[in-house]
Amino acid sequence: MEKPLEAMTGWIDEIHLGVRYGLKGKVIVDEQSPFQRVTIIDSSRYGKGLLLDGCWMTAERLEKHYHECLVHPALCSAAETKRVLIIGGGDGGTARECLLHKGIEQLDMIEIDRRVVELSKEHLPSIGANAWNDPRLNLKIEDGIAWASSAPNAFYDVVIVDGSDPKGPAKGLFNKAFFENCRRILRPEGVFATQSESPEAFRDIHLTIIKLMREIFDYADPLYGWVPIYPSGWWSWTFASLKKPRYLNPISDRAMAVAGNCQIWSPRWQQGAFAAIPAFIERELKE
Ligand code: SPD
Repeated sequence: MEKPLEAMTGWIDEIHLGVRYGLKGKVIVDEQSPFQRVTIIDSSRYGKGLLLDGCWMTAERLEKHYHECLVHPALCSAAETKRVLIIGGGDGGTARECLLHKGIEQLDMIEIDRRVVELSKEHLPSIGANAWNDPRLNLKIEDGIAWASSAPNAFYDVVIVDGSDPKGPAKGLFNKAFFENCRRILRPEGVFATQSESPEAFRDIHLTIIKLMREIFDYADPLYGWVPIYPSGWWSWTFASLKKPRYLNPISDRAMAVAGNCQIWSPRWQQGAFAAIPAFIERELKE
């Protein structure tokens, strides 16, 4: 395993396309799990954080920028929220935001890497918070891609993919066969949500994700926000549904019930963020 840059400089960086995205801090865990390199750091600016294979996943004092935007547009707009599936999400932040929704009866969370869960519980306990003890959480350490291919048809009200970047164990979370299974296991009035990378730093994969989702679902649209430590800081989540783009319109009593806990997401923010599609993406999607 390569020595972390921190050993030399006190900076921990993700390097992507010749640009460094870094925090000043120290590495407190750096190990190879059966699936990936798992690194936990402690930084002065954002607290403790997690990297997988050298890519930023989360940090204590900015995780809500990511988790709220992935979860609430979907949970506030599906017709029902009784059965929800998270693929990935091993730090627990997505589960924590989901469980704010009282309508959830069963939250299946399928994470491939046990070490991500164990190290997150130990070093980043505020991220999963009470989700780890919530009786509605059904955590399985299994391959989420295999889970999606064997789950029954029309089983989940909401399916959320909280994976890493498209390499290593997360590579299969961005292809047609996977999205087709996600559609198959989604109820007809449900909502599918996935993190969809940066329109700037991962432009091609970002466009591919939206185009593929538009082939498979009746509607799919990206939502733009920001996660300061991710490449370019400019991030996206893409939502899909059948019959109508129901994710554009949060149901107001559900939104009211969770908005008070949110730092970034609100129905008003969501409306603006869906509208803030960059011109070059809009053009490319029309082609
Ligand atoms: N480049 C970062 C992509 C991260 C997506 N998942 C983050 C996990 C947070 N629960």
